[in-house]
Amino acid sequence: MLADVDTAIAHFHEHGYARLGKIADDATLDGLRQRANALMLGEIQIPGLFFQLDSDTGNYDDLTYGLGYQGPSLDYRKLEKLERDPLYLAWIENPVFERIARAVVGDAVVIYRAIVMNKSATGGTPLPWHQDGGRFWGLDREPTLQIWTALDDAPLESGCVEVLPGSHRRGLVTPLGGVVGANFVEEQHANESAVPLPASAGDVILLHNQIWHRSGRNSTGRPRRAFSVCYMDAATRCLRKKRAPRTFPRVFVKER
Ligand SMILES: O=C(O)CCC(=O)C(=O)O
Repeated sequence: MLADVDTAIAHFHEHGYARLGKIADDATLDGLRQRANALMLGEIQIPGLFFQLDSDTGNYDDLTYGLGYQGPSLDYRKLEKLERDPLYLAWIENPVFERIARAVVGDAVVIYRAIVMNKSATGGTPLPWHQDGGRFWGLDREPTLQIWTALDDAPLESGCVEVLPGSHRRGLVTPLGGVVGANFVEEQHANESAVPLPASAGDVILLHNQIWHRSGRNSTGRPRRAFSVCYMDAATRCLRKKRAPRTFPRVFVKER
């Protein structure tokens, strides 16, 4: 059931997250799941898609970067730039997300990223406490809105998202952003205060970029796929200097 959107947005601002209830219907979910698998298996190829294979060990520190597509496998941890896929783009631009994005971000909206986070049937990798922003993201302002859709059921034992409610209000832990250091985790008693957000397939959750969030390993023997999109103000600029600055795809534009 779709929760009241304005109430959800108020909860998001206050607590850093909000549940919207089930928004994706079964046909949409089926399409997105099948498409994720077809992309991982190389049955469909889309130029410029980003892939990250999971580590063999299930340790976050053993993940490799920059290797891209490494052949057919359902053990990819992350697929990115999914706005290039028409099915995913249609979901990114669904009217409920448009209403939320315009309310939180403003009238002109771009996306920083659109990713499938997959914890495969073989377990996947735990994602430590982190914040999505800071110098690591290289932007001239901090984005705030991520919209996360469960493509599969995501109970606690599948490695559902966990949050530290209200932590976004303290801002970035370090200017760099990303993984939250063990000393800060201890100081805030984050492990003891973690709130798991188990979800059913089709459920949607708003996540503030700066809320501390994490997810564990998947012990269900079934894939736990989720789709996460970061929406931001179209005026946001990429600050990177080593390569040409990124430009960000505009969404919710009526005439394409
Ligand atoms: O799906 C997950 O396990 C984590 C998602 C996440 O970190 C995000 O959407 O920013």
